[in-house]
Amino acid sequence: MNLDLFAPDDIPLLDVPLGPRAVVLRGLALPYVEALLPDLDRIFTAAPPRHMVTPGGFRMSVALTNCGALGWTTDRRGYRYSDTDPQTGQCWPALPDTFLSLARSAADAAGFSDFQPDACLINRYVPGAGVSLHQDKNERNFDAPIVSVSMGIPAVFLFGGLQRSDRAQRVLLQHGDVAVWGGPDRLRYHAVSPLKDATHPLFGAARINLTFRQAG
Ligand code: MD3
Ligand code: FE
Repeated sequence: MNLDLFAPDDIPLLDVPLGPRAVVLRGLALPYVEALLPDLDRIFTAAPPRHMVTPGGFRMSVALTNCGALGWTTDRRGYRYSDTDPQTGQCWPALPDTFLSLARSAADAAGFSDFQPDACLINRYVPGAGVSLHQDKNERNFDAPIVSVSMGIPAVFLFGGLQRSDRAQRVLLQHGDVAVWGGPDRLRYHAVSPLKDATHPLFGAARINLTFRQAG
C-alpha cells in the first residue's frame, strides 16, 4: 500500500467520485491561484469578509463575502441572494475573468458544459471555524452544478446524502482542490469540520473557499 496517498487519519487523497455527479478534482486550481490573487484582494477591499448571523441568531464562524451579479447573505430574516452588499448598499464586486475561467474549466472537466455562474460566495475560515450540516437550496436553478475551489489550509469536508440523517463521507480538501456537484447530488447535505491549526505559505492561517453557483 502506498502510504503517501493517505492523510494521517486515513482520509483518501486520490480523486474520489463522491456520487454519480459529484467529484473532487485534486489540484485542478493550482495553475490558476497566482493569477486570481490580485482579484481576490480587490474583492476583499471592496467587500470585506464578515461574520453573518443565521435566522436562528447564531453568528457564523466563517466570514463571507461575494462577487458576481448575486451574493448569498443571511440575517435574522432569513437566507437569500441579493444583488447588493447589505453592508454598503453597493453592487457586489464583479466576477473576475480569472475566477470565471477556473469555474468553467472545472465544470467542463466534471462533464457540465456551459456552466454560467452568476454568483461566487467566498468563505474565509480560520482554525476552529467550520460550517454545520446543510443543503444549498437558495438558488433558483438546481439543474446547474456547484463548483467549489479550496485554497489555503486544509479542511475535512463531510459529504452526506439527501436526508440529514444519511451517513456522511469524509474528504480532505487541500489547497488547489476543486469539487463539482450537480444532477442527483446537487441537494446533498454537507458540512465542513472545524479546521485544525495550520499555516499556508500564501494564505497564512486561513482557508479560502470559492463557491460558484447559478443563483438567479
Ligand atoms: C455538496 N461551503 O458555502 S463548498 C457553502 O468549503 C459551503 O466553504 C463549503 O458549503 C466550504 O454553502 C463547502 C462545497 C459544496 C457546495 C455545495 C454543495 C458542496 C456541496 C451542494 C451539495 C453537495
Ligand atoms: Fe453549502
